[in-house]
Amino acid sequence: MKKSQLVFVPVPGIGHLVSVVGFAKLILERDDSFLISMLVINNPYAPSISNYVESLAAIHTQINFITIPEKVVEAPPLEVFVGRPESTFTQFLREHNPFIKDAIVNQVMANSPVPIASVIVDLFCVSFIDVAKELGVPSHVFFCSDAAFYGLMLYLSESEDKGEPKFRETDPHYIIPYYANPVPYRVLPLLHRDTAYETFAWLGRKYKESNGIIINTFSELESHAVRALVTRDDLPPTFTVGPIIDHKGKSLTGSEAAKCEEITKWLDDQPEKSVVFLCFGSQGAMREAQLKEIAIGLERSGHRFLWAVRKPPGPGEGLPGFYTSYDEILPEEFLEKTKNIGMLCGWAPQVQVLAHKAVGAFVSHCGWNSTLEALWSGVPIITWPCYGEQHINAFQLVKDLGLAVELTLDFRKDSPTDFVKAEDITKAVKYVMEEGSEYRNRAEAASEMGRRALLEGGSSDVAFGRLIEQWLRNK
Ligand code: UPG
Repeated sequence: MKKSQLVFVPVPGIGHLVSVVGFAKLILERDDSFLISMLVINNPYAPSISNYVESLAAIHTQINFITIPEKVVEAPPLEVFVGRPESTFTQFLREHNPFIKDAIVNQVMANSPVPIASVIVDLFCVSFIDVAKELGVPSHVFFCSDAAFYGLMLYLSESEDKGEPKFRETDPHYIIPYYANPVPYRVLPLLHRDTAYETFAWLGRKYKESNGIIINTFSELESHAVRALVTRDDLPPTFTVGPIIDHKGKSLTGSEAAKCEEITKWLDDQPEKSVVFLCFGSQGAMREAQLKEIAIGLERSGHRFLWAVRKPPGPGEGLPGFYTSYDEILPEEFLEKTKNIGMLCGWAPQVQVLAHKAVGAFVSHCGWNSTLEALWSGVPIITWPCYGEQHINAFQLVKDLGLAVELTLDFRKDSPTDFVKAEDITKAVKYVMEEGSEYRNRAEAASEMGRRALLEGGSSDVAFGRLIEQWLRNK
């Protein structure tokens, strides 16, 4: 018998949907009192996301996926979005408030008399907290990035409220209570970009209007940040319920599925911990000159590799694509010379790859899902952040947690001058593969802690229990 409803509003992007859907699935597995609806807004800059959502809806039939009609809100052109993504997308989402309200009233409430225990919004979808208020129902934020980054958003909003000057490139390092080490400007999200600072500060302010913050992390991993958050009595309660990992990954068909099978077979033939895996998230494309440089760096390292290579978006396209052949873009003879030690792919079955015993290191953009997936499998990370909050994630992993080796902390994908040299790639790969046992040991310890956090009585299990109690009280 269903006693309560939860309504999720995620950001329509793979890196956001993957953990929110995983979380919804965990709720259903844990307690059958809940009915769950997922309101999906279209993504004008990445229309192909709708295929991903359709595949999620086909797998997770217990979740009621409701699509908000396309073009109810006019999206600014791609060039505007590319120039100032944070504010453009947040504003686009905000303009959906009446449509989200309409969907909740007419498609969720009208179809079931069961009360709504919470509207659970993505970290960028906080304008829908106002919709929940209008409807007289509680709201929670589902934070699909880490606890320290949530703290940074609070810090920004509070510093703006106090009238403190904005961060500047010339400033010394910042003491931010959610990071154990002083934070340099170069790893902060692009705060100098027009309106990004105000957008982050606004988000940080809105979080406090919710009834709780659910974070995909575990308290043992980010103990410093979590302590700094939970010792404050002016914040909504924090629930650290991770690591939430989608062990199945994207559902693949046709040639993509065949390629994944080929990857697994190839990994099966490689010695234990001998392969370095490179993957830069769901949107990780590099310029061709950089791809060539990675190829040179990898070849010189002499190590086996599996490399997920994506093609930068063409004119008018929001998302990276896939190459049909690598001959034209990689150095001459690279493919021939590395054919016995390397494999290239477009989309990698990342969770399975990281869990494979042949994988010994992960060159990653440090998106939060990738980070948790690597730690889940005890694989040490080599940092190559590209955009968003990835730089400060990488900083936390390298400096505060000692779980990753720095290749770069401040490479910006869109900067025409940022470039990582082959020699640095070779050095980082050789270091982790040949001498990085302390990093592997620490990653394995983090894996152990993360798995324990989810077991009955573990920190995330207990937080999850408190959250469910709060929801059932709210109904
Ligand atoms: N993935 C694959 N195969 C690929 C590429 C990606 O399975 O070839 C999966 C990966 O396993 C992960 C997800 O796609 O589950 C990617 O998520 P994430 O590592 O978080 O990266 P992004 O897709 O870049 O995620 C966005 C932001 C990132 C942020 C994250 C969560 O770019 O900075 O941390 O969302 O908020």
